[in-house]
Amino acid sequence: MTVTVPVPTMPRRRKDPSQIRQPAGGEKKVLLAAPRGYCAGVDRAVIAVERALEHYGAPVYVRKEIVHNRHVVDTLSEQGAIFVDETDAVPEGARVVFSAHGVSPAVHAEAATRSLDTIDATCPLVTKVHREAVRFAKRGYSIVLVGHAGHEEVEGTMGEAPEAITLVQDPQEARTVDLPDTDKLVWISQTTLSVDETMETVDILRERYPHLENPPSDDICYATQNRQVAVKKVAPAADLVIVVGSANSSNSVRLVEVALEHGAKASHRVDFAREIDEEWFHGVATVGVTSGASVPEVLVQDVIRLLADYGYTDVEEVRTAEEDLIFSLPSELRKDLKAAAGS
Ligand code: 2E7
Ligand code: F3S
Repeated sequence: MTVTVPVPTMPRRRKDPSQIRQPAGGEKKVLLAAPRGYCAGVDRAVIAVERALEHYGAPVYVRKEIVHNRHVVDTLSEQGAIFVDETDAVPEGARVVFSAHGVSPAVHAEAATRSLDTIDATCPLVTKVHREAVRFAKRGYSIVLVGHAGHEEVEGTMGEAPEAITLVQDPQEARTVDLPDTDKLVWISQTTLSVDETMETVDILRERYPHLENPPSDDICYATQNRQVAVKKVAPAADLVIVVGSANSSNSVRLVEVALEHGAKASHRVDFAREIDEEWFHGVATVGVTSGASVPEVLVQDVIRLLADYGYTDVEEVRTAEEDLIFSLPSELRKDLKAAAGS
C-alpha cells in the first residue's frame, strides 16, 4: 500500500449480532471480489505526490483530487499536499501535480504562463484516449465521446479537440443527440464507465448512424473492466454487495450499479466501514465486498473486520483476473529523483 496512515474509525454502537435477524438456514459468508482497489494509474499518481513531498518538501500543490478518494486526499493533505481547484490558486513558480484524470491543453498552457513546475500524473491510459481524440480530429473525424458531463477526465479529453467532440452520456442521450452530418464518425469513451451501458449507448447510436466507427482499442480501461467482471461473479450469490469508494468516484459508483444489475439483492457504497448501517444485514446470509480503483486496501480490511463483528467470519476471495501492470513515475519527477540520486 502506498497510503499507510490509517484514518481512525469513529467508534460506533453496535447491536449484539445475536439481535440481528438471522438468515433462514445457511452460514454467514463474505465473498470478496478480486481484482479490487488500486489500479496501476492510481498507484503511480499517489506515489508521485508522496515522492514529490519527500523530495521537494511541503507544500506540493495538486490540481483537483489526485484520485477520487476521501481517505487518500485527507492523508496526503496531512502530509503537506495542498489540493486546489484550478492552477490560478497555485502561487507563481510553485510546483503542481496534475491529477490522474488528466487535464486539457488549456490547463498546461495556463500553468506555463504562471511558470509553474508541473508533474503530470495523468494515467497513461487516459493519455492514450487524448491522443486518439487528437489523431481522429486531425483526420477530419467527428468524435462522439461517451462519458459523464462535468467529470474531470471528460473535461480533459474534450479539451483536446473541443470543436470535433460531441459528448453523449447514456442510452437516453444516444436516442436524441444530433450528430454532425459527416461520413467520418467515430466514438471514444471515458475510461471508467459501465462496459454494458456503454455498449448499449453505442448500439443505439449505430442504429441511427450506421457508419459510426469503433476506436482502435478499448478505452474503458483494464482495471474498470476487471473490477466489473469480478463483481458480476459475486453479485448473483450476494444478498448485499458493499462497494468501498467515494461518491465522486465514477468507477466505484458503477460497481454498485453493476452489482444490482447482476443479481445482488441490495448494494451500497461507503467511504468508510463506519458508514455501514446494521439494518442492511437483516436476512442477509452472503455479503459481497469490492472496492473502486482509487481505494486503498486498508479501507476494505476495515469493512471485513466490521463484518466479522457481525458474525460474517467466513471470507472467500472470488478472483476473476490477475493484475501486474505497473506504470513508471511521471517523467519530470523521475528526472529530478535520478539527478538527486546521482549527486
Ligand atoms: C483516473 C482515471 O479516482 P477514481 O475514483 O476516478 P473515477 O474516474 O472513477 O471517478 O479512480 C481512479 C481513476 C480512474 N480513472 C483515476 Cl482517468
Ligand atoms: Fe488509469 Fe484505469 Fe486506473 S484509466 S487511473 S488504470 S482506473
